[in-house]
Amino acid sequence: MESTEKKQDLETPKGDYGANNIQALEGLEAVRKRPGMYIGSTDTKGLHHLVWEVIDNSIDEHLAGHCTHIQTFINEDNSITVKDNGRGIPTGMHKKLQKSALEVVMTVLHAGGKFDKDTYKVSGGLHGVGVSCVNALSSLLTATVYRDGKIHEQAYSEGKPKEPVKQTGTTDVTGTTITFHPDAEIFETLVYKYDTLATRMKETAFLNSGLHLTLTDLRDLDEKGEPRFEEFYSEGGLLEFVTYLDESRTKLLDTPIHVSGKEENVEVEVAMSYNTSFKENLHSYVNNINTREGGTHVAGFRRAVNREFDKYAKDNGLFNKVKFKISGEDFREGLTAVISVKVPEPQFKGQTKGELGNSEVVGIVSRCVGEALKYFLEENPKLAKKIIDKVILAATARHAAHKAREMVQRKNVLTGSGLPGKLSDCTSKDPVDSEIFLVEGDSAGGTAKQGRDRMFQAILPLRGKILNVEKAMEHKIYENEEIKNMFTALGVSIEDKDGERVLNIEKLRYHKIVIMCDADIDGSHIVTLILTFFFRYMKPLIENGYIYIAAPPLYMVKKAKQFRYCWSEEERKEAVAAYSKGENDNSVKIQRYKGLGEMNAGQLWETTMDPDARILRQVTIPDAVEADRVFSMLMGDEVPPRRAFIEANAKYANVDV
Ligand code: 0RA
Repeated sequence: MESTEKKQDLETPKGDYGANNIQALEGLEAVRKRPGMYIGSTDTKGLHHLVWEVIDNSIDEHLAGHCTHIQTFINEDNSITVKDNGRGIPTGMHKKLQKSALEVVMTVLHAGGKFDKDTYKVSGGLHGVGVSCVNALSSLLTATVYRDGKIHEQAYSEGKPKEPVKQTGTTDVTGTTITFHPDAEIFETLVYKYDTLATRMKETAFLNSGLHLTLTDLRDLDEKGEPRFEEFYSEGGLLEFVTYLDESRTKLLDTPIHVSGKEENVEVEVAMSYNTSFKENLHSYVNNINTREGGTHVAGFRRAVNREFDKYAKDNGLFNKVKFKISGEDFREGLTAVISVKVPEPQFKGQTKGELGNSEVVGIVSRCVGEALKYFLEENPKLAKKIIDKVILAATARHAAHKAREMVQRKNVLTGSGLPGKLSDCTSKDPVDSEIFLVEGDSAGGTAKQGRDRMFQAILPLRGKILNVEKAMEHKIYENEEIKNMFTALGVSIEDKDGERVLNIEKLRYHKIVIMCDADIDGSHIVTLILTFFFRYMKPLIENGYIYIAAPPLYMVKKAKQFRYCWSEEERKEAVAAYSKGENDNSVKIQRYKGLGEMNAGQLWETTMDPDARILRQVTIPDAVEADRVFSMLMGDEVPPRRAFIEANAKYANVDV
């Protein structure tokens, strides 16, 4: 940030907020000049970030004990309205700045008014930049405040007031309503996605039990003219969150273990459970913000889990027959946990500022969780035994997996280049320029090999359906031919580091990994299987933006010597209309491509592989909670949630006709 942020002492006693406590700190021009620095990006992610920024202020009101309902509306024109029943932004005169506090909150960066250390405000990361940032990036914003029996309003454009604050009426409620129109000059897209907002609100409801959040989409009306609407509310908070996360998994515990405590102004809340899967599934939050990269709170949690289970098992002789070392990871296989801490002055670090840095938090979380676990284990010897048996099973499986992995990785060294025989490699050895196509089936693989530019495009055909890694034991994965080929072709390996398994991508051979499958139901199933594998075993490749899905065309519309490829129904209709202008529609021919095999090498190149013409969809993980649930649901054991998910999403699927 261009100017430094200064904290100033509050003049009035704590808790008695008035107009004067809101400090003027920094101009808004900087925000419009470099929006990315404040909200991360100006793409769809940044667009949605605006909503969180406004809602976060309302949640602060909830945390302070003054707000129970937050209503969000996606208006018909893609503007957003957020309405809360908090105290309302103060509207009195700000002495130093000689204007209404409302105007100060809305037009001065970081003037949220909450610099009191006792409120849990985020001071780092991308959140907490303030509602004024949203204002700066909106072509129009209106704030309406219900407070002290009066209604006050002010409108702004690009963050500048259009008029002084004016009283528009009287009221017997309190709260704040903000409507904003994201600026088309700033954002690449202005279209809000219902699901993105809904998913995040669901999480927010779990993290703030007792808070009612609603989402209304006024763009989407049903036959009765009613807008799409959902309410998110959780009475049980994190306990319900863990149950929700494990909906598609087989449980070891009937009810999750719950921990809550407070030490040195740091609040700790954890809910954890065990299931029969082979993965740790951990989600962590600091002041309601998702910490994707973990940090000191996660370290403290892991430390406590390892220490308490290890001690309990040893004290009770449960490890007596185990012949190898139990590692930290073994205690956490099949563990699902949500860790939420509230830290007065959090320090964020890491690439995306998604990692908590405060070192004192390690000990605090470790003590809180340790104490609760010790108690749980002593009180529930049967469940404790169940979990320890699972830990021993995990350790046994890890040893088998380690051996299987070593076999694969050693064999590569012995066979020289070590590259799989099925790989048609590219000439370039620079990973930045190199692409690999993972192609469904040997025959499409052959066509792709003929059609490619061999300078920078490699082809690896995959035989039919690859292994469903969601259901398989880990050692089976390294014994699977297709998966082995992927590891060796990509040049990545799994290594043991400080007792954890980490993916080493230093020798990654391609920076574009393109999954290319048929455009039918089978093809999308194979894409899902491959993505599940990447998500569970090579997540850094997704996080670094290296994974793409190719989009072969669905139709070719042809008339005499003219032809056009089409990727959607709309494009097909357009092409047919263009070709049949004023003439008989019958000279126009439509070919539906179901498989890659229906195209020849030249067609495959010009539609799907040529960087100048193709459409590639980059795979991202916008929401870790949702991604985990969807993969476990689509690929896991439980049928009813899978059916519900497929039914709910059927209209988005590319149904084959
Ligand atoms: C400054 C001070 C106070 C509340 C707020 C801002 C506030 C901001 C927003 C944004 C959306 N909803 C909001 N609700 C409140 C404290 C007010 C007091 O002490 O009465």
